[in-house]
Amino acid sequence: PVVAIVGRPNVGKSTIFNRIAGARISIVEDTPGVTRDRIYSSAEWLNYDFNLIDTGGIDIGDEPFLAQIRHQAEIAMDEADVIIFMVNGREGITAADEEVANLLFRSNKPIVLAVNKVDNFEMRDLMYEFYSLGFG
Ligand SMILES: Nc1nc2c(ncn2[C@@H]2O[C@H](COP(=O)(O)OP(=O)(O)OP(=O)(O)O)[C@@H](O)[C@H]2O)c(=O)[nH]1
Ligand SMILES: [Mg+2]
Repeated sequence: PVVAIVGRPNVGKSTIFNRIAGARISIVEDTPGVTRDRIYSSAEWLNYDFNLIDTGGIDIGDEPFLAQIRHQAEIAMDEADVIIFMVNGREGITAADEEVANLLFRSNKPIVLAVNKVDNFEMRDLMYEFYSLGFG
């Protein structure tokens, strides 16, 4: 099975991709737009073998560059059996998150919403506003 990680730029997609893949394959940087196409790896978790795809962050805007990145993410969503939708708990819901949510609603794939950057127990409550995106 294929698992794709999608979300707006800089939420931590490549970080968790590398962590699950067990190697530094994808570039991690505190700058939006670092991953530009799709990165593939085989992975194993709790004795399940699967393929993992990291994608460039999807952003709104009509520059050709952003459209290219969005296109790459759409290919990954097509290929995926399940999609991890990653958001940044510290920043709350942004317009770009809503844009990604709209794309994902149309994909008819199982979606797992992942609220990232909740680094300690005190920050747990940040997750609740994301229920309003409609993915549980
Ligand atoms: N505090 C905190 N920082 C994180 C976490 N995960 C990732 N980061 C940081 O967030 C920044 C962006 O991480 P990336 O993994 O490059 O993000 P991305 O979603 O792949 O970004 P694009 O490829 O630009 O779309 C880096 O500085 C990471 O170290 C986390 O759980 N907590
Ligand atoms: Mg990346």
